[in-house]
Amino acid sequence: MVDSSYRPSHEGTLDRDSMTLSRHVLQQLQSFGPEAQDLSALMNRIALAGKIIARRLSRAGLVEAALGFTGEQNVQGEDVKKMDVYANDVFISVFKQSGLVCRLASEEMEKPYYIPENCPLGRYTLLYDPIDGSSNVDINLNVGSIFAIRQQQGSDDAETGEDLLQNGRNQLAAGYILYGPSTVLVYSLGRGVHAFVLDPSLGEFILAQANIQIPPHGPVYSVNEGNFWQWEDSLRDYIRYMHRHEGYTARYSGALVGDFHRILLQGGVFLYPGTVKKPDGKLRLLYESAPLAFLAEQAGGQASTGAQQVLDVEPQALHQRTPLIIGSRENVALVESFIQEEERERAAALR
Ligand code: P6P
Repeated sequence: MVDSSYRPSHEGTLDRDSMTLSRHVLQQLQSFGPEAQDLSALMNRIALAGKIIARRLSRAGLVEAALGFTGEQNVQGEDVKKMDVYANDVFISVFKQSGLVCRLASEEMEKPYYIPENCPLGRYTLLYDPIDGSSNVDINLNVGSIFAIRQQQGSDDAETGEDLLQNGRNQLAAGYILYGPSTVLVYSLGRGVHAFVLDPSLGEFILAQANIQIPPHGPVYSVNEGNFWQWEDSLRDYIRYMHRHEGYTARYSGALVGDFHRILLQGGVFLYPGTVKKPDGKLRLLYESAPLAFLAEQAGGQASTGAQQVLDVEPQALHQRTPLIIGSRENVALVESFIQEEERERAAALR
C-alpha cells in the first residue's frame, strides 16, 4: 500500500532545483530515444563548456593569460583575445570527449575542426562563437558564447563543411551562455525558449524561465550610433525617428549576447546594419545571427537582414556576415518600414 499521507513541504523549490538542463531536454523531446539522448548529452557538454569558461572569467583578473590580446588576428581579421583562444579550446576539448560531434565550426577557426575518432558515430556539428564581445573581458563587462547544433548531412570528405551552408531552419538546437552577474544558459530545440541559471553550489544549470516570449513591442533600441555616418539613409531616418519620439531608450553594451538577452526579456530591437566599410554588417550568419534568429522566432519575435528573414538566408560561405535586425515583431517591422520606404523612393526615382 503506497503511503500517500506524507506531503513534501518543500516540493516547489526542490522540484525546481531538480529540473536540470539534461532533464529538461528529455522532457522537451518527450522521448528517451537515441536522438533525444544525443541532444541531452550535447546540451550537457555545452553546459560543461559554459561552466569552465565562467570559472576562468570569474578569475580573469587574477589568472595569467586570461586578459589582453594574443597578438594574432583571426580569420575575420580581428585581434584575438586570450579568452577567445581559451574558450575556443574549451569547446574543442569538451566535445572531443563527447563522442557525438565530428566537426566544430568556430569564429576563431578558418576551417571546421574535425574530431576523426568521433566521425563514424558523431553525426553532429557544433557551430559556435566561443566568446562573443571579448573586448568586454578586460573591463569585466558581460560577454557570451553563442552556439548552434546541426546534423551532419552526408560525409564531409572534402573537409570543407559545404553541407553546413544551409539556412538557419536546419538548426537542431541553438542558444547562448551569458556570462554576467550570474551565468545564464538560454536555448531552444524548436519547442520554445528556456533559460537556466548556473547554481555554482550545485554545479548545475537550473531552469529559471520556461517558454520565454519576447514582448510584441519594447522601448529599447540597441545599436552603435557611432556608425551613423556609415549607414543607408533609411537607417538614419529610423534613428532620427527614435530620437524624436517619446517612449524609446538606447541601450548598447558592445556585446551581442547581453544586448540580445535584454531584448529577449524586455522587448525592443537590436540592430547591426550594413555600413560603408562592411556592407554585409559585422555579425556572422552561421554562428551569431542564425542561432539568435532561431531563438527570436521561437520566442515570438523576428529576425531580419532588412531584405529577408535571417533564417531564410542561404549561406554562401562559412564565415559569411549579414546585417541583423532582431527583437520584438513591431520594433523589427518599424525598422523594415523605413528600409522599404527608401526602396520605394529609389524605384520611383528610376521611373
Ligand atoms: P561594434 C563584438 O565584437 C561583436 O561581434 C558583437 O558582440 C557586438 O554586438 C558587436 O561586435 C559590436 O561591434 O562595431 O559596435 O563595436
